[in-house]
Amino acid sequence: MIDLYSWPTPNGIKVSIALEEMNLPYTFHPINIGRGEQFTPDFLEKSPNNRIPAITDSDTGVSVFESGAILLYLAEKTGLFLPPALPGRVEVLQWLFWQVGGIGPMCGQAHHFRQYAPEPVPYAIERYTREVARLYGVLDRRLAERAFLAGDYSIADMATFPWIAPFAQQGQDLEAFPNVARWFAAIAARPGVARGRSVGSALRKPMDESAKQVLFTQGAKIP
Ligand SMILES: N[C@@H](CCC(=O)N[C@@H](CS)C(=O)NCC(=O)O)C(=O)O
Repeated sequence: MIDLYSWPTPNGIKVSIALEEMNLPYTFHPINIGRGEQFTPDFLEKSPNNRIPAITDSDTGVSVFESGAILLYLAEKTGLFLPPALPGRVEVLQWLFWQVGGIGPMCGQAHHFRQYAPEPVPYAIERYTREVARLYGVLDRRLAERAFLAGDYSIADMATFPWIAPFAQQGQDLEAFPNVARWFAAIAARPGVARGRSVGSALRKPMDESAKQVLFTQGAKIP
């Protein structure tokens, strides 16, 4: 049985989508990151980076943080959505790493400067909106010749999809990226994806000033 410690953000939703798509039983434990629950000793033991998501698996005694590592763990546990051997396996992993090291963090910065920064910083808005557009271009070209990132639907698609869902907040228009639009619609129509996206969705509220204090003033010490 898996315990999921998460919150309905793109990085959290990746994992609830994967759990639903893999038909794994799990219990959702909300970690309200706007209220500082990512800093409790209990949560830090599972996720020393004070970020959601994290899982524990009572079948194996394993605890995992970092969404990409969690997706890899779940794919290995079930034998689903990740080919077991080369070359298919590395095809999926390179796009999974592209998501966690590339499009995810860049979209996160675009969200920050376009919506949450206390004052407008035109250079940062331009820089991250352009970089996100570049990455959407990469995705669109990749999807021009295949239905999904690595051919068959995989954990790389599950990782990337929740970061494309808020495309308007990143200053992007899916009409400019027709292959991304087609891929996005195909994934959104999957019942497991719909179930995964709904996990905790009622809990998420617009970010207030006290949540901004918790999220955007962190330093080296645990608050
Ligand atoms: N590289 C991490 C990033 C996770 C992450 O940034 N999570 C955010 C929510 S999307 C979070 O927990 N933020 C809490 C905080 O900033 O303290 C992963 O992929 O799991």
